[in-house]
Amino acid sequence: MSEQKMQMPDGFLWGGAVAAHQLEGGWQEGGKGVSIADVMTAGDKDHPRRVTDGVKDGEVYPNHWGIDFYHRYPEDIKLFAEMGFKCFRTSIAWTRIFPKGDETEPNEEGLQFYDDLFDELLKYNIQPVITLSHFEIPYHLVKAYGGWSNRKMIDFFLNYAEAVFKRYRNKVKYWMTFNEINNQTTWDDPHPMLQNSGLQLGKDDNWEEAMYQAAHYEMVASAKAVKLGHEINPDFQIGDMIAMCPIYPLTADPKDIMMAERAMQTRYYYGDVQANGFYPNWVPKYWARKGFKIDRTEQDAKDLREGTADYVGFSYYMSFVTKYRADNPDYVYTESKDLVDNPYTEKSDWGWQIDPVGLRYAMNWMQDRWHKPMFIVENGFGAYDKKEADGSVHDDYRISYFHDHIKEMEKAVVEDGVDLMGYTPWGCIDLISASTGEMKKRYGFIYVDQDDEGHGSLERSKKDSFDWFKKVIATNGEDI
Ligand code: BGP
Repeated sequence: MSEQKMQMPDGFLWGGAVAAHQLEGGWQEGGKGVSIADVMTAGDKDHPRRVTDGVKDGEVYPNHWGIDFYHRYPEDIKLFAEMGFKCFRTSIAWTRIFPKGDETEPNEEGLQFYDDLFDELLKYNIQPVITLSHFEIPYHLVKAYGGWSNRKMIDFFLNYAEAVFKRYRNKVKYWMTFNEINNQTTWDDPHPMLQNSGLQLGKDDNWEEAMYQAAHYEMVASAKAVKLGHEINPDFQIGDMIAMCPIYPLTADPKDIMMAERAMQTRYYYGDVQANGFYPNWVPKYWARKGFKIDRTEQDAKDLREGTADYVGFSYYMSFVTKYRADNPDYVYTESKDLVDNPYTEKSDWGWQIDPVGLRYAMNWMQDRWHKPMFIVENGFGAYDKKEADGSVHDDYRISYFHDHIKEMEKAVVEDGVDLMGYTPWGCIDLISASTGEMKKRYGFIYVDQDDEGHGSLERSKKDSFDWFKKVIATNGEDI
C-alpha cells in the first residue's frame, strides 16, 4: 500500500527515553542514597511489585542493577549517536544529588556523574532532556516525612531543583518536573505506582483525599520549579509530563459518553492545572461534595498561575474504554472498576491495547485544551524478544508498532497543525520495567543480555528496529 510521505519540521527532536532508576544500577555508588525504587521488589504481570520497609535479605530488587548504565554509558551513547539521536531523555536520580533528600548541601560525586554524562551526550550533539522526578524519591523522605502527604516536600524538591538547574544551566535546556504526574495519583487502591508519591496511609485514611492532596503539593512544587528555572536561565524549556491514555465510551449511550468525559477529567485535570494554571471547576466541587479537606493557599494559586509549563510532555502507549455502571450514578471514575476491553483493538502480551489512531486523537485533544507545544517523551512496545545465535533480534512487531504510531503522529503535525517538539521512544535500550520489574518486557532498539534475576553478559546488540529507526531519523520521518 502506498502512503503519503511526510516529514517533521526542521529541528525536530528525534531521540530515545529512559529513567535513571530503570537503567543506571550502581545504587550504592558515588554516595547515592536509597530511593523508593531501590526498595521495590521484582514482580511480573500477575504479581505486583511491593515496596518493602528498607532493603530486606532474600528479596530481589531489579533496580539495584538496572543495565549497569552507570558504568557503561559511553558505549550506549555511542550507539544512540549511531542511530542519529538529536536528544536523549533521562532523569537525574534525586538520591545521587541529595542522598536522603533533606540535606542542605548536594553530593558532589553525584553532580559530577551527570556532568560527565551530559558532556558525553553533547560530544555527539545530543541534547539532554531531563526529568527531575521519575518515580524515585529518596526513601528517607518517605519514612521521615510521609512523602508527598507533607507540604515540606515542596521545599526539599525545590532545593534539589535549584542545585541541578544551577549546575547544568549551560548543559541542559529541556527539563520536565514530574514523570507521569497523573499516574502517581489516579489509582484508586494501593498499587506500586502510587508509592511514587511515597504515601504511607493508615486504614482510616481516605485514599482518594490523600491522592488529591499529594497531587496538589506536587503541582505547586512543579510550578515553583518552573519559575525558579526561568530565573536561573530564561532559555530553559520546562515541561510537565502526563501519562496520556485517552478514554473512550464503549457505546453511544449518553451515560457512557458522560462516564468517559468524567474519566478524562479525572485522569487529566493535572494537565489542566499545569498548562492552564488553575483547577477546572469540577475539582473543588467534587472535594466539597465528598467532604475532602485539601490544604491549599492563596499563594499556591498564585504559584500555579505563574508557573505554567512551557510545554506538555506526555507518554502514549495505549487507550482505554469505559462504560457506565448502574451502581455508579455519580460517574465517579476508578481505574480498577471502570475500564473494559476495546472490541476494535489488539493487545500486547501485557494486555496494553494497541491504538495508533488514539495518538492522533489525543494530540488534537491536548492541543485544543492546553494550547502548548507538545513533546512525545514516551511511546513504545513492550514485548518478548528472541536473540538469535548470531546476536540478531528480528523485532518486526516493534517496527510495525512504531511505523503505525509515527504515521499518526505525522498526520497530527502535518495535517492537523499540532505543534510538536520531538519524539523519544521509551526504553530505546532494554531496561527494567517500571510496572513489573521485569527485564523480559523489552522496549529497546538495542538488546541487553540480561534476565529477570540480573544474570547475563550485559552485552549490547542491535535489533532490526535499530537500523529501521536510524533511517526514520535520517529522513526526518519521511522514510518509515
Ligand atoms: C511509563 C513510565 C516509564 C516506563 C513505561 C513503560 O509509565 O514512565 O518509567 O517504564 O511506562 O512501562 P513498563 O516499564 O511498566 O512497561
